[in-house]
Amino acid sequence: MPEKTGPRIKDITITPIAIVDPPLLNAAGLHAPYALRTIVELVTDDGISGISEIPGNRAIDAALHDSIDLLIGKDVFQLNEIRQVLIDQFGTDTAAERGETPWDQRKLVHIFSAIEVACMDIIGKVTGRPIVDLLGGKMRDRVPFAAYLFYKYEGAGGELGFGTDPAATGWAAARQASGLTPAELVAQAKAMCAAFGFQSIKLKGGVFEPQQEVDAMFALHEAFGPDVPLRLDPNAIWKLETGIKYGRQLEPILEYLEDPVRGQENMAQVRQVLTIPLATNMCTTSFGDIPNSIRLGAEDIILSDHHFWGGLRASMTLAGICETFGRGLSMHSNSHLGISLAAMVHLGAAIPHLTYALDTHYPWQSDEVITAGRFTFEEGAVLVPTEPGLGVELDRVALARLHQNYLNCGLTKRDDEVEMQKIQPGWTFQSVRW
Ligand code: GKR
Ligand code: MG
Repeated sequence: MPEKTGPRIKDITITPIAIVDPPLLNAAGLHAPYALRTIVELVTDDGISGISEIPGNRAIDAALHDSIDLLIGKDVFQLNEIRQVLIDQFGTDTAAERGETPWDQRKLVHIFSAIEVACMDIIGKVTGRPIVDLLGGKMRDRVPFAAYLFYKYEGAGGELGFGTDPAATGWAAARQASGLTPAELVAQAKAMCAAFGFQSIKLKGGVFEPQQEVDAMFALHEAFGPDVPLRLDPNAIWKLETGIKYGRQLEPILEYLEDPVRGQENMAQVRQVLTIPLATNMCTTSFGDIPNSIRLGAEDIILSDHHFWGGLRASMTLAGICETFGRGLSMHSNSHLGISLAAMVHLGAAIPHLTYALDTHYPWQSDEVITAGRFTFEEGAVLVPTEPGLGVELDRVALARLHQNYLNCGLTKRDDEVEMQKIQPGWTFQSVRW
C-alpha cells in the first residue's frame, strides 16, 4: 500500500494582537494597558485552517516568521519531524534564556507550541475528533479553574489608560478595588467567585511586604472558610529565611505555596521545613530542570503551561514525569484569550492525575478573538469542547481590530518594570526583594 500522507501546510499567518489588560501588580512591576498575544493560523493545501495563541513578543514573532519556509509543505501529522526541524533551526532553549521574570521568554518552546496546537487543530478537524482525544482522551468533562486575585490600581486597561473600558464594568467591584487592604481583596475574591463560580483562590503576591500578603491570605481564609483551597504566589521574590518564616505562618491555611523563593536549591530548603506543598512555575520550568528537581526535591507540584513547555504533547509528557516522580501537576497562566483557554481545557481534561484547579487570567480579560465570544464558566469550570480540533474558530473581524490595537499601542514585549516606573519613577525590579 502506498504511504498515506496528511494535509500539508500551505500558508502560515502570524498576527500580533494587543488585548485590554488591567493594571495588575506583580513582583516584576505592573501590567501595561494592553497584553500582547500572537495568533497563528496554518492553512493546509486542502484549505483546512488550524489556529493557536501564544504570548506576544516581537522577537518570538520574528523567529516564527523565520520558520515559515521550513514549515511550508510539512505534513501536519508529522509533529516529531516538525519539532526536529525547529530545534535544528533555533537550538534548544537554555535556562538563562528563560529570564528572571515570572513569565518565560524562550523562543523554541513558544514557536513549537504555536505550530503544534495549530497542527493538532487541523488533525482534529481531519479526523473529526476534539484535541483532547488526540491527547489520549478525556479524564473529565469539565476542567476546574481557580480565581486569580491581583493587587491592582483602579481601572480596566485599554486605550484610555487605566480608565474606562465599557466591557469591563460587568463586575466592577473586583476590577476597581485598589486591593491595598485585605478587605478590598476579599471583595475582589467575592465578586470573581460570584461571577465565575470558582471554588479555589490564588493570590498573586510578591507586591507588598510579606506580612501584608500573609494577612490578606488569613482574611480570605476567614471570609471563605476552610473548604475553599487557597494559594499564594510571591513569584520567588522572598529570601530563604522569609520563605521559611511566612511559609510557617501560612501552613494552617494554604493548599500550596507557589514559588516562595528563587531557584531549586532554595525551594528544596524551604520544602524541608514546611509541611505544606510547594508549587512552581519559576524554578523547574523545562525538561532539563527535572533531574535536578528530583535530586534536590525542589517542589511538590509543577505548574504546566503548554506555551512554555513546548506544546500539548510535551505537557502530557510532563504529566507522566510528575506521575512517575510523585509530583502533583497543575497549570500556570498569563493574560490570554479563548484560543489559549481552549487548548488549556483540552490539556486539563486529558491529564490523568489532575488534583488542583488550574490558573487562568481569563476573568481579567474582556476582549475575545473567537467567533463564539467569551467562554462561560460554570461553578468555576469550563466544559471540554466536543467539536473537532480546538472547537473554537477565529473571529477575523475581532482579529483585525486587536491587531490594530497592537499597531497603535506601540508595545513590542511585556515589560512590567517600565510600566511600573510610569507610576513610581525610579522603581526597579529586584529578583529577590524581601
Ligand atoms: O500576570 O502578572 C502576572 C503573573 O505574575 C504572571 O506573569 C505569572 O507568570 O501567573 C504567573 C505565575 O503564576 O507566576
Ligand atoms: Mg506562579
